[in-house]
Amino acid sequence: MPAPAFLEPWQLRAAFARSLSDMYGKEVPAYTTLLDVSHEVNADFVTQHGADAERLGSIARVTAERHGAIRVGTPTEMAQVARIFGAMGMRPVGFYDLRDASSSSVPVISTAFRPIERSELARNPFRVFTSMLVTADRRFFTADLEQRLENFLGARTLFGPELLALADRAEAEGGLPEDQAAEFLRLATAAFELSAEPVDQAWYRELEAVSAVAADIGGIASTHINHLTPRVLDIDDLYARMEARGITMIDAIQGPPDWEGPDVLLRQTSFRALAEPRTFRTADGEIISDALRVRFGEVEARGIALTRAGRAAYDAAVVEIDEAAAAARADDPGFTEAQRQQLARAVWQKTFPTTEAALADQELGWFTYEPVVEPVETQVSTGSTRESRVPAVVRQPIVYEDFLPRSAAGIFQSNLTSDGAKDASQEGTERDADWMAGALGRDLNDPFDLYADQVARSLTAAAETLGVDPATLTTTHRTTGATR
Ligand code: OOG
Ligand code: NI
Repeated sequence: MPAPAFLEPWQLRAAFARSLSDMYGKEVPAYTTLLDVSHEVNADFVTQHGADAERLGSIARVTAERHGAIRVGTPTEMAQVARIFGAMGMRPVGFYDLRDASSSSVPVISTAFRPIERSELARNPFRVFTSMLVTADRRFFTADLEQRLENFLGARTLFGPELLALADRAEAEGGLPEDQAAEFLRLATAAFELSAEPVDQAWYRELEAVSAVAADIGGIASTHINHLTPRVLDIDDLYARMEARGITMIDAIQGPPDWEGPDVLLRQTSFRALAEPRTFRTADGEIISDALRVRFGEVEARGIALTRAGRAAYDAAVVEIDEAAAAARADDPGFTEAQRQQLARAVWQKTFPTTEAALADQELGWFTYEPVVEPVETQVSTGSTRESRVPAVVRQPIVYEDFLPRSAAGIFQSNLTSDGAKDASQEGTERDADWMAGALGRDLNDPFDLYADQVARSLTAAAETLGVDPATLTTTHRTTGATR
């Protein structure tokens, strides 16, 4: 089949995800090991579980699935990122404030760029968690440091005019001709490579004393992708296999515990950033080589998206586990991660039902409804049955496409060389979803609204196909097939 002469946004997105993955594999070899192990885990899972393995996404989707993370400094840079991802059909979704989600100094707020339509997600679900510094926040930066940071950030160019012009053109025209697409992909990938430019040592170290994240963002004149995360179908298996290969993982898998009920939201783990050689310019102009740990490897397993009620239950469960674990640790300093997991499982068992059906009935999880026409056998007279057909719907879980602030903070934290300094006596700067939308110059999508919309659309479509009232669909026409 000849290559297409024009690439649509989803094709740019899929090609960009591949291109970044190739680049990152060259730059961070442990990432390649992570991919190999992920493929093994997924292949074995599919062999063991058959069609059930694909309940939360086809194996083709899951194998290609990645999320990346980038960090920028200013609203201007954030708006430019939105244009580049906009060209690939990726929209900003959700507002995450990591300043309070972590005990370490993480002075950023974030959103995630991702496709929002179901059909687009199925084509390629590539998403990028994008964080920006809050330089005005006095808990982290003095007025003097804020000013010098702003000067530094204002003087740099992360994304050149050619890249931005191609991005705007792709967005306006619904894609790019092949040659321009190739150039766009080349420039976009290069914008996220690790720069070989010498780092100003004094400036980097000054920021690092406040926050390693601030130094990573504002201490250098470029940005870089700091991890690229594959998705696995069994993260406990992956964790064990990575350790068996001699790669040290962080202590815990973030998010829900391993338990007997349905997987919800997101579970993640990572290996620590590796020391990579970098050159520095010292205060007296000398170029020296040293190392920085900025890029790491993360992996994730995705579960069912939770409704607002489900999410509130999740958040409460997390607090309960934290408090119980802190108390247990105070009693017994030898309290282990395995014991914490055990405790987490117990909290989960009283918070969440063990079946998908109950998760749906209690309106804790999001599900779509697909029409089916079920044959029903009726006894007509002795020894003979007649088959009639009734309209029915099968319930399908919606996979969680977003992130968790708590886990994100844990991921940031596990990779910091020091906690930095945070002056809790100062007032934090107010930032919210509206502020972020203003910085982006675009609508910021609410994840809950997107899931709710997906459910509503599935019900309308199913009702139309079956010729019944959508309001009665889930209660009267639910098929017995969906009994998980
Ligand atoms: C982003 C960390 C958040 C996730 O998966 O929760 C993230 C970062 O380190 O810049 O990627
Ligand atoms: Ni991540």
